[in-house]
Amino acid sequence: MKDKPIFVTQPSLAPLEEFMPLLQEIWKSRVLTNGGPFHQRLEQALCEYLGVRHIALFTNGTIALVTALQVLRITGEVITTPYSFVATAHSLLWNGIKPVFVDIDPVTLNMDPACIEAAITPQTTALLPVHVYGQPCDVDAIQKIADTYGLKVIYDAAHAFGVNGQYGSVLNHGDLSVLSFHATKVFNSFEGGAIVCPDAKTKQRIDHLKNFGFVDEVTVVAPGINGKMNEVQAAFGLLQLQHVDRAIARRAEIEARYRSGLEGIRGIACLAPGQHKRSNHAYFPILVQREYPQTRDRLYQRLRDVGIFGRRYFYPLITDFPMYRGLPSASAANLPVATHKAQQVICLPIYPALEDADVDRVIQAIATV
Ligand code: T4K
Repeated sequence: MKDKPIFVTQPSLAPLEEFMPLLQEIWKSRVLTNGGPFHQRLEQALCEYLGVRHIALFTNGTIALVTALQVLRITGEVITTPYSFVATAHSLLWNGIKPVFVDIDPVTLNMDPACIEAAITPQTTALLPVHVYGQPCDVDAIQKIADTYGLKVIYDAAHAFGVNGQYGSVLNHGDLSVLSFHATKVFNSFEGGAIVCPDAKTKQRIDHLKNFGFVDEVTVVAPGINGKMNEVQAAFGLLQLQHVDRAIARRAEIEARYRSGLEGIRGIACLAPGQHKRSNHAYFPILVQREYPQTRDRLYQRLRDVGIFGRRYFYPLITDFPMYRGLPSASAANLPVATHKAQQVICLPIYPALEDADVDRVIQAIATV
């Protein structure tokens, strides 16, 4: 019999029977959306869990990113990373903003602060870094540059749910942070997202913008969008939150098993674990280096042949896609590290239901060339 397929991820789901009473509440109240009771409860619960002051829920992370740029009235040019999911840069184009790409740090694979200053022009208004794989950016260096040049900072924190740095949640850095609660994320509400912000006034502006700009029945203060999370998503999120610590703990075990199992395989490198206080183990990327007997793409295909569906996040680079590749900052010469790493990376399967035997199967498949 052929081995069962293993995908890069599998959504965590709280037990269905625990969800039923919440659905009954919704059926009874008939409040389905527009900031209902579950929406409010989830915002409160997430503030407490994540250790942040204000959070505004969204229907998904992409709409939250698009809205975050509107919240701060960002225009002109924004400096960002090519090494991310395409939604990061798409959020700029949806706002008529020109992305300016800079290279990444070879260790963390996050935007390299040393590359930012040279990319600043009179049109630059903000920085849009990504905590890629949940590994925190160099937030202090980024803030220093932002302060020097009067720039806003919006973190794409889609991967960084529950990640804590030296001073608590990594989501408290910058002007805004944007989360994704997509099915493939550490914490999911089927689809979902959020903006984290430091003060009540900004939270109010976000709430207006995600609800068409409505303040009350007869007042519209901005050309807002419909970005609201509905009650089913919010109720499910509330339930998921009760299980997320266990999910992260299991992810940590899987990561540790990969790290020890892959140690000593020539040409396979794992990312350094990072200095932050709490990881979420959202992804497990490996880099297939020249010393490995096969190319990255051969290994990727060989794994698929035995039912192991890793993913090459983030290859191609965002800058390889047609809507970006004509930009001067998108040239490979401007992005040597990102170009190199995107050719080496494979994200291995990691999710709470993955069993030790599955992890060993992946390790074995990589070890036996
Ligand atoms: N910024 C960053 C840095 C992001 O990574 C993302 C999303 C965003 C912004 C935008 O946030 P959202 O608007 O999505 O909230 C996936 C996700 O669709 C995407 O959310 C995520 N990043 C990106 C990194 O990965 P795909 O195209 O790779 O997904 P897909 O459908 O191939 O799923 C991967 C595997 O997961 C499948 O092989 C099987 C498994 N899976 C997936 C889904 C959707 C399931 O078992 N069940 C499912 O329901 O993009």
